Amino acid sequence: MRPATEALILIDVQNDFCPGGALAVADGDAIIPRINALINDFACVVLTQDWHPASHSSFAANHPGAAPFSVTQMPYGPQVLWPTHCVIGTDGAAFHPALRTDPAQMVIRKGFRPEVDSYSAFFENDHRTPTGLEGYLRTRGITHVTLAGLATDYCVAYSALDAAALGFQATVLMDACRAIDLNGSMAEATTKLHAAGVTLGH
Ligand code: VGL
Ligand code: ZN
Repeated sequence: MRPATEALILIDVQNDFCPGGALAVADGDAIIPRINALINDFACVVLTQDWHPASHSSFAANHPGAAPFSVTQMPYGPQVLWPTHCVIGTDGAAFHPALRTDPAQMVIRKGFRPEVDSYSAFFENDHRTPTGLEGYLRTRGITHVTLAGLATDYCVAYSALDAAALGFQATVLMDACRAIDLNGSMAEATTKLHAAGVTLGH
């Protein structure tokens, strides 16, 4: 068992990011056995859930003429326009049925504001609007977070970078993540994670 100061944060292990889903990450479901075993080692387990209204501004379908995976400019910076995914209340937004969700004490839903996307478990893509996770972890005395889930180069990386910026020690278990890898996003994420002092573990 890890010390009580350590939390496991499992990012977006949802049907839409697994094979057959609307924004499927290659082999996304392959991480689930590893994650399910890992849960036993942590007294603090947090799950995140990408949770978008159908009108969400990150969906290409809500930008007439825009192709999925193209990039648009938002008031807070560039934003990839995704296929419609993880719509609130749909089966695609549900956790993968093989994921052990019972041990988790906290579920953070993110991306529910139509006008701003939220990759990170800590802040929305404006880098200012908090999800509340920081307060939860601090009031539980957490100083170190271990992250795994989907997708390595988006929601996992953004969460790890914010964790490090907030002063948490952060480890990403690379074997327990899978990437989208869009236009070099995985290489960029790896560089940023290294620069931020995030430990890339296995
Ligand atoms: C994610 C793209 C859009 C992720 C979520 O979980 O990495 N990526 N929404
Ligand atoms: Zn999303």
